[in-house]
Amino acid sequence: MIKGDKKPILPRRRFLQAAGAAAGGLLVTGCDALNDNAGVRQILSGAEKLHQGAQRIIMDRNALAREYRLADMSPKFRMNGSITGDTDEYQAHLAQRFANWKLKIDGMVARRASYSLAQLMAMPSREQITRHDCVEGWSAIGRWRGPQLGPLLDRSGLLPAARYLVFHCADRFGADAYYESIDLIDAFHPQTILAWGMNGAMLPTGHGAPIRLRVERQLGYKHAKFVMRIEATDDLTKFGQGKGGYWEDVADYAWYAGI
Ligand SMILES: Nc1nc2c(c(=O)[nH]1)N[C@H]1C(S)=C(S)[C@@H](COP(=O)(O)O)O[C@H]1N2
Ligand SMILES: [Mo]
Repeated sequence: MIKGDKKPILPRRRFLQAAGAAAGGLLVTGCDALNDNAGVRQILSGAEKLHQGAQRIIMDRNALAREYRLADMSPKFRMNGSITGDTDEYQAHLAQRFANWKLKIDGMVARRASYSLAQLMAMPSREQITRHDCVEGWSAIGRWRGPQLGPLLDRSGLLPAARYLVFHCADRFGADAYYESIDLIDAFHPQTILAWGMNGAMLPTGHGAPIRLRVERQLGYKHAKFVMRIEATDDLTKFGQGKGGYWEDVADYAWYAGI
């Protein structure tokens, strides 16, 4: 504040506190009076239940997936779906062991970014032993390591209108590229990582090298392998056939596959 300015009678924050207290006081008085009426009381408690329900859904989305101990790990973790990227670009990177590969982050961001595998590996990483559940009816416990996605998105600055992230992969089923998408709750979930490591070694090609998404609160098909590019968007209908992912498009799998 410039010297000599007149100070407001109440600083803004204190004014808001005072206003809040007054409104709260009014509300309490109003509710007390209304609660005398049994019908109204019922409606009020119903509304509260609804509110708790909404709260629980939000809480659940942020809860952690179970993490296991080393001793719980599956002796064998099978590979499923594509076991390599098949674009020429991917094959060239694979031949060079991804020395010149870069992950792109673009779309609705303030700052586009690209990161080499070495840069991703030098970032603080999270290691988690989790159970992968495939919709086809098999599960396996594996150990994943990589940077959390949230801080990477913060670096790029998601635009306020961004609502989803689309993961563009390097493998195709016929003419269709594999892709997947998640919302921002999962994007910023602490267990959502870009895994470059698996079971204490570099992520094997068949499991999605150089990086694959781990989005631990969802089924296996959401865990995009061979990720080349992450695009922030406000509209999933612009991608593929518009349902947010390859399997969602071709086999009507649920877009939100929460477990
Ligand atoms: N790019 C890409 N990602 C993919 C797939 C795929 O075919 N291509 N298959 C999905 C399915 S259905 C599962 S169960 C897991 C399998 O991962 P895994 O090979 O590490 O077991 O990857 C998912 N991510
Ligand atoms: Mo799967």
